[in-house]
Amino acid sequence: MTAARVEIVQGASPQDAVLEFAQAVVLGLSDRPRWTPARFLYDADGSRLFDKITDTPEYYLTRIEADLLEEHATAIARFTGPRTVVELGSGSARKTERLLSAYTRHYGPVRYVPVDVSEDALQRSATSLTRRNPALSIRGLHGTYDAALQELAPLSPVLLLFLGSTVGNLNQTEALGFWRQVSGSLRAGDFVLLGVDLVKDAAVIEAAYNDAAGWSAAFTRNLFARMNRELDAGLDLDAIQHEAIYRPDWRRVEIYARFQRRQTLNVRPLDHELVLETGARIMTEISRKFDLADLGPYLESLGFEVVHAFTDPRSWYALLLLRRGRET
Ligand code: AVJ
Repeated sequence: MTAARVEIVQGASPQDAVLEFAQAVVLGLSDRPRWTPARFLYDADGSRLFDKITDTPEYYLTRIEADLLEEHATAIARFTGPRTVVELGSGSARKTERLLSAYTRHYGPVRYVPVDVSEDALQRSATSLTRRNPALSIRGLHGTYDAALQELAPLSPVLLLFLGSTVGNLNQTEALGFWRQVSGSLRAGDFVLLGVDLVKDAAVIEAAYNDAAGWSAAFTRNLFARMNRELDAGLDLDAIQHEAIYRPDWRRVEIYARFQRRQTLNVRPLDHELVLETGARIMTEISRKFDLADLGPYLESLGFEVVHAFTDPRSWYALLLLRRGRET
């Protein structure tokens, strides 16, 4: 009998977590353009809302990735051999299940280490996964990628999953730091399975971030509901409009919350007040889109060998199997 267990990597107390959120809000909203780190979108409600986005007809990313995983799970498991599977930003881990069952089918018991900033999502996914596949032994890590990556070395041989094009949330500077950190935490011969959304027609991309049912807007608005809940911010959520624009020159979607009325944002834990004028915009996340012709050489230059690139017939999305080389 394997029990799902959630371990706190960072050891951050709930009070520390609120303080961290408060500091990030003050820092980002005092900057121009105003911004907030994307990870704060994923509290328990945010993680649930994100799952709703993935079910919309417009959000093609998750469906294509799930199909690619389904189609190539066996080949991936055979190619890498037995591994501890670590997943950054596991969320509900719905699509990971297919890959994990390929591993347990081939190799018997498999250790799975999901990492997420939502403890609720970790708890729910670990419970449902172990129930459906008793050959999984799960140790969830609640925390940021930084903290989790420091735990990687003793888990080798590892397959590190970074799916959903979550890497697209990182700007160029953050991505470079991230890949250096990943490379430093893995051993030669470890694998990474990376999911990336590819450059395509702007209308297709914009629709995915502006679904007709309004889940994308609800997801953006939840960040401010979280500010109300945790920071006692006192915001009128009805005054917040969701804006998602694809900028082809930057190959990225920029997502903003626009304030249609002047608001005062209280950051109670820091005893601080911020004014948002009518029309003020806060960038809540970016979602970069990738070109395989550029991404391959980029990753190779950082010490990752691209051993396979799986794509769908329209080349809308790619799954890259990378191997960490001898030296970086
Ligand atoms: C989870 C970061 C991959 O960028 O497509 C989707 C987040 N935000 N719709 C993405 C998101 C609004 C998503 N990632």
